Amino acid sequence: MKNVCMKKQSILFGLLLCFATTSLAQPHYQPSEANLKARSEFQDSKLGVFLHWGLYSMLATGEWTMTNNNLNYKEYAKLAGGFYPSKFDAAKWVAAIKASGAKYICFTTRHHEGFSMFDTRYSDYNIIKATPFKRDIVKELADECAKQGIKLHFYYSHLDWGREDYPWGRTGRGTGRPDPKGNWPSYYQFMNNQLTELLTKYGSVGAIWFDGWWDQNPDFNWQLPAQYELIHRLQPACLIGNNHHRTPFEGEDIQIFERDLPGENASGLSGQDVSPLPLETCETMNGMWGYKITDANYKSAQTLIHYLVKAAGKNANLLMNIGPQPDGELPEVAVQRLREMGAWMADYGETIQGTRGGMIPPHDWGVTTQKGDTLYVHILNLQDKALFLPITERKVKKATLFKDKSPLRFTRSKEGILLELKAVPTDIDCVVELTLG
Ligand code: FHN
Repeated sequence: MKNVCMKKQSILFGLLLCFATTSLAQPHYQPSEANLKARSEFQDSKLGVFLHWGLYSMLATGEWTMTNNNLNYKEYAKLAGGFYPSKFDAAKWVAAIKASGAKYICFTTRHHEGFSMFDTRYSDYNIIKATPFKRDIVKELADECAKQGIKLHFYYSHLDWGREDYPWGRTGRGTGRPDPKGNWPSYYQFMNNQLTELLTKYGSVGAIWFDGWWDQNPDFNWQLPAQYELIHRLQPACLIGNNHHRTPFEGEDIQIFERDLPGENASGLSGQDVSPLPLETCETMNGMWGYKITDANYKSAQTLIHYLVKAAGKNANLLMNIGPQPDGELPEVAVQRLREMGAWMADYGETIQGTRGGMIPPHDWGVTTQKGDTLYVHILNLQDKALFLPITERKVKKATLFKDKSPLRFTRSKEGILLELKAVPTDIDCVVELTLG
């Protein structure tokens, strides 16, 4: 009997020890109150604008030109000497973006080319020291965002095609950097130094948006936990997202998708499981992220609005990209699209912003969003005057057409309700508002 007891005790002790060491080895990230609040505000905001701007805009062939054309890193760096975006006006950019209804801007502080668009002590290859422009673009943007009341997120590339200490990855092998091994400790320290600058010199940062993890083998140790801990220590509310095309890692606050809505994988970069974290999907307005002079393939306002609405129906934000020109202006068509989206948002923004994905999952006809007892039915594609909605768990008390608040008839059955529209919908998004009991 005594033996059995002792055996049980030692098993219990073993289990406790095992639990203690695992939890010591992998402390779980506990987001702060401020971070949880920021997540919820992020989800409310639904629309953000992505800006890909760097030296590459001068070559006007997109942000991958350096590696696509195997441009030598020392030659490429000479572009900085000619970077003088004379028409750059942060106030104008922010106003144009705000007019779209967007609630945040995500700016490329340093893209894969390795050039820092901000004043940094840790590399002379930056906007102040290496260009005749000598103005801290990130600072001007940050000040203007604070002034105009819109959040600012920082894109930060994990990979670097121009630094000798960045260990060679899958891309950027033809840029002439001498040593494939690089010097990881030096590069890691450099990134953390820059992140510290970004999080201490530019006011409150909505998010750090990492990109480039995919450049190395999956077993490469990026030392993310310590980096994430640094960010959350400097600004607990700052959201961390990493465009690694995987389900989120420990310490991340949002899940990012690229060119696909959550759960879809037409572009080949998604298909990963959808996590319970706030979701964001990024997409280009034309075809390229960075400015490309020949890319006039802008999506129509209707396509962009449909994408935004579909994202909202999947409980995700849309981060819509623009590639600013080398002269510092946003392309005219992009500004026009921002205006068109803004006009739609002025009327329909409340059916998107502040909502979550609705109780009816997306269908071919459209999606639903929900705020409390209000369910917004977004009809995007219906060649009929009747729409069946499978709502069984809640009672539908009232149905109205959102745009003019006119009542709509509907009939109830055990399977749901049959909504009667007055005509086959032709609006970009015919929104029906249901009041649930
Ligand atoms: O390589 C980048 C690309 O240039 C761009 O920044 C996009 C935006 O999501 N992300 C990367 C590819 O996954």
